[in-house]
Amino acid sequence: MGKRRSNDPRQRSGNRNRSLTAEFPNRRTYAILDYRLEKPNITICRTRKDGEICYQAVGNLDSTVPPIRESKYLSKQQHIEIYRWMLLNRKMEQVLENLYKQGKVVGGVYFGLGQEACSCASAYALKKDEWLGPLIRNQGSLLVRGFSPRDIMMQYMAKASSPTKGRDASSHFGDIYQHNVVAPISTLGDLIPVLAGVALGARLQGRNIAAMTYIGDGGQSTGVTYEGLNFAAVQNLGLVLFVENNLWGYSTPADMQFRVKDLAERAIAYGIPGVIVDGTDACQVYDAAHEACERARRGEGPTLIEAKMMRMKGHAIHDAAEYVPEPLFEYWRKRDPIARFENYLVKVKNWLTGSENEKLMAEIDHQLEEDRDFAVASPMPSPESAAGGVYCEEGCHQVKPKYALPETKIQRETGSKRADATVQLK
Ligand SMILES: Cc1ncc(C[n+]2csc(CCOP(=O)(O)OP(=O)(O)O)c2C)c(N)n1
Ligand SMILES: [Mg+2]
Repeated sequence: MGKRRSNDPRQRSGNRNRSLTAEFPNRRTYAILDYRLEKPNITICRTRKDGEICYQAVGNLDSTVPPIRESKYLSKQQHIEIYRWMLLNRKMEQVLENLYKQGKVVGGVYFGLGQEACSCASAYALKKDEWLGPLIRNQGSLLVRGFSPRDIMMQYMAKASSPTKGRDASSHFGDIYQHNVVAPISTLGDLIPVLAGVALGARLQGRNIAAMTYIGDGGQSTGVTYEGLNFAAVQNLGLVLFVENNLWGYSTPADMQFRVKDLAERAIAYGIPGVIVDGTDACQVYDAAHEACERARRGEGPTLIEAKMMRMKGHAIHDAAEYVPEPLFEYWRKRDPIARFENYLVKVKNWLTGSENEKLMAEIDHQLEEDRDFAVASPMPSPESAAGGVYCEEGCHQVKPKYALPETKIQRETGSKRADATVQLK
């Protein structure tokens, strides 16, 4: 006689849950490359204290700080260059914070404190003629791509000579002519299809390039993230997507944002490689970015890299981040990307002497003082200029193909295919 099915729905669903657990044990059936030397085991739980909702960090908060992972690709000189960009990134943000507190910044300021390794070492992997689409915390990436601190300071102060000529007082600026930087788009996720389009445009001009952009742990939930990445995947476009998992999206902890263990797992659903790095380790960030860029240049398609780290300040300068449990800050303060990289270069590798390190810092301080004074002294836009630059006048600017004439145009004009065309549409 067969087993009788229970009529009690609770019992039935209980059985179903048990069998689900048995069928899907805690293991992966696919591989995600994981460069980390430490896998933090901390959960952020929502609880109540004195009737108020608050968050608590639960898990191993005392684990030993991991060493920096040896890079497979970076030379000694490149290590030092990346370290310099990271220092410039952090110190420039400190200047911006002071300018804000002095009432000189017109809008808000967003910081990438604790994320400097991710911003700088990722952008460092791009070639000069490749493309970047940064987000608000990627000031370091902008520096690496060639924006000067004075450009960025003037931008926040809405000065006439700023990249947007005073029309935007925040991070919405780029430069499609010299730096190949697409301006950040506030609607989170929208940069992803745009950068996929940049890679597609380059391919139509006969080149496979890397086009890098970022999305946060919060922003990756948007529909356009899926659409953009899926399009890049099916077209084999050279998109390099950094998912910056800094554990918070505004005041929502990552644990309340998604159920997957690692956001890199999402790559499986797109059919592309997924990689996890410690976002506070510049060597890991660079190596993963370099491999993804090389893959892009070979025309093999996009890569998703999840960089795990912590947003060490509030969402923006107006947010004191009081909702973040202090032990979590303490845990990540010990993993400061700059202090660890400095220790690696000065004490582990002996690639920088103490005095060389001090000299480097003094040079950065000097550069920032000069840039700050220049930016503060530079004029605001004149009221009459407000209507300028809103509409294109005929011939006011031309957007030329960056790499070559599009394949189709060459064929139409010459009746033949380009001899050196190595790149084909799928
Ligand atoms: C589509 C969309 N939804 C909401 C917002 C408002 N918003 C701006 S920043 C932000 C939090 C983003 O968090 P995350 O993606 O984790 O990036 P982080 O700020 O941590 O770098 C939100 C919700 C937006 N800009 N775009
Ligand atoms: Mg976040």
